[in-house]
Amino acid sequence: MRDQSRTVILALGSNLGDRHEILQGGVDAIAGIGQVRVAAVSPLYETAPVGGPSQPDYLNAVVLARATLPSRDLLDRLHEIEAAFDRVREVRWGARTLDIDIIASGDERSDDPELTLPHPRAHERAFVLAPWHDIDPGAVLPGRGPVAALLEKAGRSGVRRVKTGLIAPGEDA
Ligand code: A4P
Ligand code: MG
Repeated sequence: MRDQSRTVILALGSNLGDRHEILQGGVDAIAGIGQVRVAAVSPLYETAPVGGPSQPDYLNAVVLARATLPSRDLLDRLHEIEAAFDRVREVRWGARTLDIDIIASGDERSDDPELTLPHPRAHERAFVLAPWHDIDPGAVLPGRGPVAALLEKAGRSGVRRVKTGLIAPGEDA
C-alpha cells in the first residue's frame, strides 16, 4: 500500500503554569491523535515574548509528525488539546498555558483565517525556526524557502536552547 501521509510541523508554546510539564502533556496528547505519528520532538527553547501585552517568557518546541488526518480535523483535535490544558482565549497574543499552531502541512496552501497554511508569521519567528531547524536542518517552508536561511535572517536573539528537553513518545524516560 502506498504511504499517503504528509509531513506536518507543529509549534507548541507555553508561558503560564508549569510550562515544561504542559508542553510534555501536549506532545503526548498529539501522539495520541489517530492518523498522526510523531516522528521527532525538538529541543526546548526559552524565548522572549513576541508581540502582545507584557507577559512572561515562553517555552517553545516543534514537533514533526506524519499524518493522514486532514488538516482541518487536525486543527480541531489541537484545539481540544489546548482546551484540556485550560487554555483561555482572552487577549490575542496574550499569555497562555498551551498554544499549538500548524506551521506547515505538506505543501498545502490556505488563506482561510481559521486555518492559514503555512502559518503566516512562522517565517520570521526564531522561536519556531530554531527548534524546527534542530530536528530537520534541510526543511523548507513552502512559499518561503529553506528554514536555515530564514533562521539566519531572523537571527537567534531572544531564543535560548535549554538543557532539559521533552521526551519523544515511545522513548524511554
Ligand atoms: N489559525 C489560523 N491558521 C492557523 C494555523 N496554521 N494553526 C486560527 C493554528 N491556528 C490557526 O489562534 C487564533 C486563530 O488562529 C484560531 O481561531 C485558529 O483557527 P489562537 O491560538 O486562538 O490565538 P493566538 O495564538 O493568540 O493567535 P495567533 O494569531 O495564532 O498568534 P500567533 O501569531 O501564533 O502568536 N512569543 C513567543 N516567544 N513564543 C510564542 O509561542 N506565540 C504567540 C502567538 C505570540 N508571541 C509568542 C508566541
Ligand atoms: Mg495559536
